[in-house]
Amino acid sequence: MIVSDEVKVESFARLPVTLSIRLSGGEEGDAIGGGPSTGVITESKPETKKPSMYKVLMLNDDYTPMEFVVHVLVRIFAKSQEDATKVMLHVHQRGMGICGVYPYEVAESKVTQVVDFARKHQHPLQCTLEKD
Ligand code: TYC
Repeated sequence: MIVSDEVKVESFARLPVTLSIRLSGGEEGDAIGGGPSTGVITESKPETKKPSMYKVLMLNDDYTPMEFVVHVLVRIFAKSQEDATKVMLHVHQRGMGICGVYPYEVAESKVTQVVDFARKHQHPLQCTLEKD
């Protein structure tokens, strides 16, 4: 029995490909299709849909210790100690810096993780996101 003549496979975690697979035929007497279903893929229509990307920005303040900021960049943004130190110093000197660029849900989650972790340690460190 055919439930549907079209199977839509949406990639997990908003990866940029949506693939529609059309199966051939339909069973006799079915409302859909003409002949018997073979379950054979006869046509595929790749659609590409790139997710919008968001920058996670870290803001400078006068109170959060530099070592804590470096630790956050290593822990939450998977940076090396060296890269984390460079980003921290950039933020310290320029007021703001990019921690990473991610799809919306990931960026939002990073911001929440930073703010929650900073609060837990009683630091005023702030982070925000901006459409890329
Ligand atoms: N300006 C802070 C200090 O002098 C260090 C710091 C760097 C704070 C980056 C926040 O996002 C920040 N201790």
